[in-house]
Amino acid sequence: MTSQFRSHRDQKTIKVGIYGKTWAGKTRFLYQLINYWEKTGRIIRKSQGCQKFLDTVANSIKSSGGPGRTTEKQDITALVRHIKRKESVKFHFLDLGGEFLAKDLDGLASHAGDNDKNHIQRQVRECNAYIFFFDPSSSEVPADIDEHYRNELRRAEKFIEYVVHTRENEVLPVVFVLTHLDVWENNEDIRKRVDEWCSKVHDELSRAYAQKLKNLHPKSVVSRDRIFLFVSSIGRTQEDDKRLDHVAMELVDLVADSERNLQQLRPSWRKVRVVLAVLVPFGVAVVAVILQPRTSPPVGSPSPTQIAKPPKMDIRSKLDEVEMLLTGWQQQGTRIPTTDEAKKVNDFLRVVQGWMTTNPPDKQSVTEETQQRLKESLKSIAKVVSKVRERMVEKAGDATIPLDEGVSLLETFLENLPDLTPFSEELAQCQKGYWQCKRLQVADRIARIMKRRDELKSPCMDALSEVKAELETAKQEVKNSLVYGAQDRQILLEAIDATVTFCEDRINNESYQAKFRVVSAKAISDKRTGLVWHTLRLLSGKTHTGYFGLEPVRESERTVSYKTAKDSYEIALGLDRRVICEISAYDNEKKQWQKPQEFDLTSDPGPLAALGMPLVNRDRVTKAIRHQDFELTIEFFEFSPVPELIWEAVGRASVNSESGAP
Ligand SMILES: Nc1nc2c(ncn2[C@@H]2O[C@H](COP(=O)(O)OP(=O)(O)OP(=O)(O)O)[C@@H](O)[C@H]2O)c(=O)[nH]1
Ligand SMILES: [Mg+2]
Repeated sequence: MTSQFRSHRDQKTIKVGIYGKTWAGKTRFLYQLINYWEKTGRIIRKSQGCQKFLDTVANSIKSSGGPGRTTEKQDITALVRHIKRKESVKFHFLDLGGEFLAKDLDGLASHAGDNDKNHIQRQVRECNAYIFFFDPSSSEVPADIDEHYRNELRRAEKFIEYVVHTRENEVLPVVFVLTHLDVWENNEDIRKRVDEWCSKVHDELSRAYAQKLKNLHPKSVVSRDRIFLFVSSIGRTQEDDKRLDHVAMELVDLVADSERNLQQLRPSWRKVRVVLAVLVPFGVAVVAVILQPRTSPPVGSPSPTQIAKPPKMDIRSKLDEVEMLLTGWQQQGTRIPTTDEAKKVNDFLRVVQGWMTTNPPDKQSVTEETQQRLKESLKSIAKVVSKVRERMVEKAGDATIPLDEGVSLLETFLENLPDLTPFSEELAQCQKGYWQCKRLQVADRIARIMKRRDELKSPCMDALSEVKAELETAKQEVKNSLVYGAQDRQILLEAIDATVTFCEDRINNESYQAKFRVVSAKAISDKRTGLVWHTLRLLSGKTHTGYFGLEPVRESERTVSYKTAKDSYEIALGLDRRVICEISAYDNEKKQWQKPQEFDLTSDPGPLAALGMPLVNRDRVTKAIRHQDFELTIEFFEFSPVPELIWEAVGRASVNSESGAP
């Protein structure tokens, strides 16, 4: 920052952090924006670094048509007249190379604590506004567009998580600037992709704020119209340039909203660990709620970490309401709570939790009787929620709650609440229980697909595709869930991902792997016979294995055994509901192979038959074949690994068929 700006203490400073992978259009955006300000007489003063930046980029555009890769950090400061407000605004931009930024964003999780070398981390700490650049036309390598979207979505999600987690109530407004509009504005396919991308990012942002800040953030920072902006930075028309200015002015407004929001919240007292006496667990016991300290406040932010101001309310009237509900449930035995009732309980929990965290009641303001009532009501709520869970998970006859209905009810009870351990161990168990049910629900949905497809004997490829699509839907639900449990959520997401990959592998390869061995092969006849070679091979779907020779070895007068050259063989079996074992014998007299005999190995199929893997089971699978005096026992094992969620679905399938599917 240059000294010429230091005297303007009152003016607004917008220190803008940026992310955008290489070629996202960061440099061109900044260049065109500042140029536009200059052309329209809006710049009051600019730093030397700013002038240098403009000159360098102008030269580069003249010589090569574009700004060229940014290889070193550019510090750009400009004092600009606000288009609507009377005041001027000092913008402080950094231009950085996309390659470093992408690497730093990918590496965020591995940096513990403050790390000045990580540009993202540093900017999130120091800036008061952020632009996330994304080129939706993937103009650098259009052929890789799918991967480009996947990567930048993943990065956006990671970035959001990091920002919300790091900044807490000191909300950092992030604007998503989609560049190269002139390239894609008339391209239907890209417009559709853009819409989906923005929706997903928006969902993640809303979820992260709702979860972390309990909806005490300014609404504008998650307002889709305001934070997803599409621009063209090549100076095509004046309208295009105005859109660039609109991005900058939007940042000013969002920063103002965030600051206003912060002022309305109660400031904490020190930039050190703050310990609040909280009434827990409702004797007059005290629990410490520790707020993470922040090392340096962001620009323009008046104070360090702040905590939410609790709404003023009479806790007793809240208790009256919730007690009425709870008594009703007790009297009505097995009645399932309605969604509205669950919402009321959730409201109560949110209010009580916020109030207890931030406004510890002392003995004067809350009587012992109220404390006792509070304690009892939290216990009773936990009982009701646990009951809903039990009635989903365990067989409860007529009182069974279908999983889909129950999970959504649990979500309503528990959404938008932090870890409840400090307030009620029982309710914290309910939060954990929710994630178990969510997993069960995912497994149950797979089970239902497998069961239906099995009954209809439909093609296994279709069954795999349907399972995969269902898992993608479940993944979004898991991501969007507002129930506390980062670790449980992550574990479930990983389980879903592993299962999606399993389905994709099967669909792409149209086969699965296994090993097989001949356990025993014998011919016992009532008279001495010659030694006859046999072969066997396995046929399944579009594949068949090679021929495995069975060499005859005389055991006794009437008994001949057979052995294979190797102890076991690795095989690939095509996806199909049937596996055929074909056996041929050699005719020593005619000197030719006899017509092969076919044996169905899947008359008693395994649990994954609907997915085209009828031989697969958790354990080894043995099959016996008998034909005239020939007996063969073969064993299959070491199948392609099947993800745990699929086995859980198999478990559900047997539960559902015992009790009638919910
Ligand atoms: N047609 C069009 N081209 C653009 C637009 N924005 C940027 N470009 C071009 O896209 C290329 C990449 O833009 P840059 O601004 O250099 O990208 P960057 O994000 O700074 O890339 P790094 O410095 O490598 O991180 C350049 O050729 C730009 O001229 C736009 O809105 N429309
Ligand atoms: Mg650049």
